[in-house]
Amino acid sequence: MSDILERLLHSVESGKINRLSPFPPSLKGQDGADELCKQALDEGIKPDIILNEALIPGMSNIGEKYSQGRAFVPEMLISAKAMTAAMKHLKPFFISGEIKRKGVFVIGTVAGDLHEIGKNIVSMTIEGSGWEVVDLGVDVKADKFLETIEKYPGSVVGMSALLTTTMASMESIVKEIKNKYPGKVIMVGGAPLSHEFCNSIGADFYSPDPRGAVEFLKKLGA
Ligand code: B1M
Repeated sequence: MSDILERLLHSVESGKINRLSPFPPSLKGQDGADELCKQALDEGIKPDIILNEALIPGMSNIGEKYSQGRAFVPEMLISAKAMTAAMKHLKPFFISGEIKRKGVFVIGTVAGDLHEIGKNIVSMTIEGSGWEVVDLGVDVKADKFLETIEKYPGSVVGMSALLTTTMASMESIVKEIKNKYPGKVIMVGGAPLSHEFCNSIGADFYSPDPRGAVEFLKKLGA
């Protein structure tokens, strides 16, 4: 791996947001995720390589440390901030300049769940594939999904959940939507999910990653 990608991965893992951020003290005065991501792009490294080889592995490493009791919630949070600082440089590459949209995709992280990075990446990728994206943010309750569906009747709905506890919340939201709008197409994703879970809650499609989400939308014929 190139030196810059290694440094970027380390910045995300250790929560070094930018040059000015004082944390972690061992990297004081050095470039952080913000500057390094820009430099990687300037060096001609492709955005998907930066995302898949530095940013996502950096987040996985901090998650692993958390599972092992070697990192705590504040560290996960600061890593998420570092990743977000890097992602702002990648965003323009995910968003195409297409004016005519293929349809409306409504997305949110389900009620009780505050994880937004994966949802944001899926959202940007789908927007980049030509859809108008209505991003409801995190901790989205059934009412908010229903209200938005009413506003965009032809929309496809996407939901993200990162916690085993909020998979239950996803199930009840899917059921409420399907009760009111039986034909509504719902795609779900997030690290703890599976095809089996998707089928068991009556959602239409599970994708483990943004690419699968885009492929599914293509199959809808839009
Ligand atoms: Co949390 N957290 N967290 N956390 N966190 C996890 C998820 C965890 C696995 C860590 C661990 O134990 N190893 C664990 C969940 C365990 C479980 O339930 N099985 C966990 C926990 C326990 C918690 C808290 C409960 C901790 C606590 O307070 N005691 C708490 C819960 C808060 C809440 O939500 N109510 C909590 C809090 C947080 C922070 C706020 C500190 C922070 C989030 C900040 C933010 O998002 N702004 C955070 C973080 C950063 C993580 C980890 C480290 C990273 C998550 C992430 O961003 N991954 C995570 C550990 C890990 O994942 N290794 C962890 C990178 C992202 C690109 O991947 O989100 O999987 P992901 O998205 C992927 C795919 O899943 C897919 O595409 C994305 C891009 O490739 N995808 C979709 C996602 N959504 C999709 C939707 C689709 C299609 C594909 O269609 C609609």
